[in-house]
Amino acid sequence: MRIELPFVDCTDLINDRSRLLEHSHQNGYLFFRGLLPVEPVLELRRQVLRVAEQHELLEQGPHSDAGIRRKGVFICEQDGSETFRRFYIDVQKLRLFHALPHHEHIVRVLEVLFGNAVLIHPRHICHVIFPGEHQYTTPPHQDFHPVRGAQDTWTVWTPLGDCDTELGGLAIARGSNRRGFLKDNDVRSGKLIEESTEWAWNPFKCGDVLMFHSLTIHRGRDNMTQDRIRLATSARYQSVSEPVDEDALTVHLGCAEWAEVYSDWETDDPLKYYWNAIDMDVQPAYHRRRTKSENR
Ligand SMILES: O=C(O)CCC(=O)C(=O)O
Repeated sequence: MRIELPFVDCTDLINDRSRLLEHSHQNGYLFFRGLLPVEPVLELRRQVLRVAEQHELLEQGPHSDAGIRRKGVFICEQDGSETFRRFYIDVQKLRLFHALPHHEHIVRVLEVLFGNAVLIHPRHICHVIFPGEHQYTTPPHQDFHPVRGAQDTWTVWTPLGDCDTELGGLAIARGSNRRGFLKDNDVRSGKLIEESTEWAWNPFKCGDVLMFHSLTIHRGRDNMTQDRIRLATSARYQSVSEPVDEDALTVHLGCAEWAEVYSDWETDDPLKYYWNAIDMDVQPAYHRRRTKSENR
């Protein structure tokens, strides 16, 4: 039987670094009810759904904000389809998708946690989880495997809208950060997931934010609805003084170049290439280095 327990709301710890550190070390996550104001999160939800509508992924009707998928349609990041790729590039082009992770309420928590200025990776992920086809539900994993750079990197997962029991959301293996960096295949296959794992999870309200360490094992929960699409974003944060992997500065999935992402933005938008003005230790991309040496 799976052990499930709700997240502890860490709102009271925001200004207390030692308690924030203690909770994050013990549990591997920080959860904040209503950290973000609802309106910008809902606005991003509307914008992503508008893109979905343009790509004919949504049911026609007056309630496009409900995110009802068009009958029979299923796409996901792993399916390698042209439909997903074209849709995803248009999501990446939304300015608000890149601006929301810079919200001062998020950055403030991470500044306190790191005790230093924060580097926000520009490579953001939009999780677009259609109902059904549960073989594609994100398996347990540690983000350090894909992200590399500094182990003390944190992911911020933000549901775009309410996320009830049926929609699923994200679950955290409480305290799994303390197990160190594990073999990715064995985490994903479940081999290294202990029977006694306590999975922290609860329904999310729009504005709630979940943060977790790069070594914390987490997994997606199945979207059990008939027809509703689950939307969420992930962004990564680290101290500016720690090394960052070159790939973290690219567009997610390599689906586009930044010039294409920025093509509809104002010419002098300060969010464009903001990381170029930051003095940081950029390491050659770990995964590209590995592929090269494997091909030798
Ligand atoms: O939103 C999801 O379903 C999965 C998210 C996830 O695994 C991640 O943020 O690393």
